[in-house]
Order: sequence, then C-alpha cells, then structure tokens
Amino acid sequence: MARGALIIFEGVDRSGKSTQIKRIFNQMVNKGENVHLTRFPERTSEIGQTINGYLKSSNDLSDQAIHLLFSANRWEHAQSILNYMNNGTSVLVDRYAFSGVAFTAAKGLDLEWCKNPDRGLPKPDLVLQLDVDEETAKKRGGFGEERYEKVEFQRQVRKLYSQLREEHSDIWKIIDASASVDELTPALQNHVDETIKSCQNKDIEKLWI
Ligand code: FDM
Ligand code: MG
Repeated sequence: MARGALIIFEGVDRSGKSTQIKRIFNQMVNKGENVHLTRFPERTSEIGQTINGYLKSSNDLSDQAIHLLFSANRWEHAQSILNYMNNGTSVLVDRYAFSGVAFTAAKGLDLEWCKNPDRGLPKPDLVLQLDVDEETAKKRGGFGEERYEKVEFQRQVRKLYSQLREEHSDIWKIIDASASVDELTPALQNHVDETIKSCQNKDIEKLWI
C-alpha cells in the first residue's frame, strides 16, 4: 500500500497557517482522501496542558524545561503519526520541530542543542512555510494574547526559519502569505497533492539523523 505523506505548516504567529491547513484538510476530506489533521502543541495531554499554561503565562518554566516539554509533546504522538502514514493516511501538522527549534533558539539558546530532543522523529516530506512580515502579522486579529506574540521576538523567529529553510531546501517551500486567504489555498493544495504523489514509494526517514 502507498504510504501517506507527512506535511508540516510552519510560520510566525498569525501567518494564516491554521486557517489554511483547515481549508486544505476539509477539501481533502470532501474529496474522500485519507487525511488526518493535527497540531503542535497538542494541548489536551498532561504535557500539553502544562504547555498551554506556560503560553498563557499562568505558569513559568525555564527555557530549557519548556523546550523539552514541547519536544516530549511531539514524541507522545510520534507513533500515532507513523501509524497513519503506514496505513496510507497523509498527516497534515500545524507546527512541528521547526517551531520548536526556531522559538527556543530565538531566546538565544544554541540551535544544535535545540534540535537534539527532536532527533529521530518522523521526517516530514514537505514543510510549507507561510511567510508574512511581523508588522503584517501584528495587524491581524488576536496578536499579543499569548507569550511570544511580540513583534521583536517574531522577527527573530522568522530569521531562524530562514536558517532552517536553507538546511532543509529539499523539503521546504516558502509561500508569500500576504496574499488573500482565497488565493493562497489552491497554491498550497498543489504542493500538498504533489508531495503525496511523489513520496508514495519512499521510505519514511528520521529527522536530524
Ligand atoms: N511553539 C510551538 C514553541 O515555542 N515550540 C514548539 O515546539 C511549538 C510546537 O507555541 F508561539 C510556540 C509557537 C507559538 C506557541 O502555538 C503556540 P500555536 O500554533 O499558536 O498554538
Ligand atoms: Mg498562536
């Protein structure tokens, strides 16, 4: 059986990732395709609830501790992602280890240290980075509600995405997300469809190994 693809949406806060990934997921479900949608942080598990508390500033943790919890949150769902892929279902994910690295390294922590806990996770077949500048993001609704939603910090995150993009040019596509919601969806859907076709007979690799 052809395996499913692992496709990640990345971008700064308010780049439109969540809106677009839901649209693409719904379109695929309506066409009867095998697809699963998830996101990180996945806030319902015990670890996820601690992360949620940290993002809402109701608890405080060291930069290292929260980094490891974000990673642990991916590991607690890694096997289920692999199961979907092996059963022919493509998995769309709103943020992954690239957010993990970019957001922690933006605080000044070493990039390689940041990668370590995520080494060995299922490697994505495609990363779609929705790119908007911080000022555009800021103008969109809701910006500023959670920890990290500050213009200067997001600028730093965007720089780190550029660095990660260079390291992952084989799987990474950057998309200008200042376009309208309606214009963006078909372009993203094309990338998703192409990747699902092209990875069918490829082995699932491990990230950063
Ligand atoms: N974030 C997300 C991290 O700092 N590390 C991670 O590993 C992940 C997955 O959490 F500001 C940050 C990015 C964002 C915040 O994410 C909440 P959502 O997508 O807005 O829920
Ligand atoms: Mg957010």
